[in-house]
Amino acid sequence: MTTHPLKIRSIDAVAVSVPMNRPLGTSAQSIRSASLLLLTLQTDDGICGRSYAFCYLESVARSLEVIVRDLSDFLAGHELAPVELSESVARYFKLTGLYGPLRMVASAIDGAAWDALSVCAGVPLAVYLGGSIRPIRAYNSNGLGLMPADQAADQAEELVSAGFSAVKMRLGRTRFADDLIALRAVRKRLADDIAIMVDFNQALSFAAAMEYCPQLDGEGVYWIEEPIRHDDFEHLAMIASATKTPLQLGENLVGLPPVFDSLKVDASDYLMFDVDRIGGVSGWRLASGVAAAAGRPVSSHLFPEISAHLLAATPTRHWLEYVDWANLLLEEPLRISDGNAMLSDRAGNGIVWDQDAVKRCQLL
Ligand code: SMN
Ligand code: MG
Repeated sequence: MTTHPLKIRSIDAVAVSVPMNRPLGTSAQSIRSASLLLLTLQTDDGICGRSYAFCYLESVARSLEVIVRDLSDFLAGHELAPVELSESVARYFKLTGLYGPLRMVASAIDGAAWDALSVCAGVPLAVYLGGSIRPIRAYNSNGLGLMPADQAADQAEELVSAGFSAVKMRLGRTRFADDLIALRAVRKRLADDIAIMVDFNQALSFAAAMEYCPQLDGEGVYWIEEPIRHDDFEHLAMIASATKTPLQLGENLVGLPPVFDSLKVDASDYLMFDVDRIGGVSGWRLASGVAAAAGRPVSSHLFPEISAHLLAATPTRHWLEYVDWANLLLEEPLRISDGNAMLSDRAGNGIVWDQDAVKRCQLL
């Protein structure tokens, strides 16, 4: 244990593209490989902190790699104190604004800083944040994109065969009638106690959502995610009132103000945070406090390795979204048992890159 403040020596970034076992066809876009930016923060004492950003596009991962190179020079010698570090990174991006990919990289740096701190303390991140090592309920969110009904039913069955008690399917086909056919095929194939979450990825107009969402009541759906654009809180609140099935929202909320605004009008029943949009581990801690004050259940979006630790320390913990996209790159992928994510008791967030795999996936 060090007694003097830890200082940043460097932050390395590697852009990779990892083939997905099951492509993800959403109403917005189809994704066949995960474009990630892998971060490794080194301190002067030789302690490492790691995290990653999910960049959606290869070009974004590549350009963030270049940005981190300059940022690393700017942050060299900075104390490893996430609050001050966030302020310095915000100052660095003052003129560009901290949105989109820049927000993702700022959050990932925050995540790597918290990893290094908990590694230094010799405890898992969940414990460092005041939580404990406990199973975290997870739903399987791999695949199950916009595909024909019979394929969707086959894939859903495969997804729960690994012991999961919940899966998420994407909706938002051109005709809502086709969404219903696919949903019913999946519902019929799975046991009644398996939860099915559905995600429109903002596909519907307000008028369409007011017509279609109430029709999902009685179809055995656990939550309806992002039926319309994610920031139209007034209309989301109206859809939530008109629909018995709970509404889920949050993966696109950037920082605390929109979380607060969505709560003010009861835009959703549930909230889900994306650690790279909400502001890293620091942003998640603040947002989960706001959600707790409003009594909203909190789930995670992507980044299951880090999110599992965060949920362990989230007062209104709900569901972990499980995707296996980073598994190939990790020495110890997140373990799933009986549909629960099992946090390892190694110090930090548990991320250690398998350097050979990273080399194989590196974008050049
Ligand atoms: C999603 C969409 C696109 C990429 C990753 C994830 C989706 C989700 O909205 O909630 O899983
Ligand atoms: Mg979603």
